[in-house]
Amino acid sequence: MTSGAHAPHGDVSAALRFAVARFIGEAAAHAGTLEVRPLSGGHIHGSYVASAGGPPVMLQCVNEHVFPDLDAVAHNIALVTRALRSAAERDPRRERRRRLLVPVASDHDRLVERANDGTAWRAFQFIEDAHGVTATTRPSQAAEAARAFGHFFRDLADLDARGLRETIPHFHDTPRRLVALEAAITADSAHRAAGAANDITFARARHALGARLMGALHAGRLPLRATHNDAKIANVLFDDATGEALCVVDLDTVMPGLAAWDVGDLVRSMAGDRSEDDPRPVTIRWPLLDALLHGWIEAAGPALTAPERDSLVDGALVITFEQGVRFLTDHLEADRYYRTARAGQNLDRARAQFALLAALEAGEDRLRRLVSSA
Ligand code: GN1
Ligand code: MG
Repeated sequence: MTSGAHAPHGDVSAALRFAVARFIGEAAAHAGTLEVRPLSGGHIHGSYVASAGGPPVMLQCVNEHVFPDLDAVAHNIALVTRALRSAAERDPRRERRRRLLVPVASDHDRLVERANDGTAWRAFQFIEDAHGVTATTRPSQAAEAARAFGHFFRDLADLDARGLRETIPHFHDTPRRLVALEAAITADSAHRAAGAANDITFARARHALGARLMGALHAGRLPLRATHNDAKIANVLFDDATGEALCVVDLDTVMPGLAAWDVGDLVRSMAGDRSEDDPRPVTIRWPLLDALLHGWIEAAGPALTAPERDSLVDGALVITFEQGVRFLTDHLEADRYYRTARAGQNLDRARAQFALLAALEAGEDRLRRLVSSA
């Protein structure tokens, strides 16, 4: 993981010292050997690595604006990490160390502790000698990331997803996202609808696409799974020495869902040759996409049903579409959800997703052949 300056223990804030005391021990919080450093990379929570001679622990100050229901998040993480651990234990060939995210309970046996300043804290065993990757151009690395998510699917296939709670309700309900878009167009509170007329037309022409996955779910054709819901390479840890994917991280959005949502997000985030806010015409990186789909399907194994496998291409189309709709809605609503660094960035993000969708639609037959040959 990333490095930062080592803070001498006198510089540690009261809330962070409280977290050290609860999750590592009272003695550690005051030990001269206490070392704490911030971890960069995440945009949602504040993360630190702390140790006082013993094994390092990752401490996180949780963002309650994005995740107001911390009980639901902690419940899901406990359920999922337990299931991942027992899957690993059933497979004696697998080296387990550093391949599991392990939550650390506090000295009061709680997963979340609240400091005097009101901030909420949790902890995980820190995975050493590993790093994150924000983007890749290498098919082999894309396949490695996809395999990590395929293993996640396989290892959770026996978990009853109905036991999971919705940490962000209706997250991938695409028809509902389209209703929100229509409401934003009608309200036009920031007077931006006229400037996005072509984008709105593009979205309106695809209402039927938006309903594909939810329709199949409601018709009972696709099983409900435990899905990650933020499936991208940045949420995989890689071994420093071998470059191998170790495990999937960032379990806050794990919820009941469809396999196609996660595979769709992997395709959406890796298939194109442009960044997420670059609206110029995009080229699909077919060798990378091929490696990604083969990697995921192989790792997912026999738990993947035939209708689920057939739904993966729809996942790529629907999730790319949905992401464009979310960016467009946020643009029309004056950028309330996604942080922007410049005017028009959310509109550019929407256009980038719609450009990617158009390219995926043009290559749909090829995409279907890739999935059926995988
Ligand atoms: C958000 O912040 P980040 O990158 O983890 C969003 C995802 C989007 C992504 C698009 C909770 O994820 O759904 O795909 O932006 N997460 C949430 O960049 O809304
Ligand atoms: Mg995330």
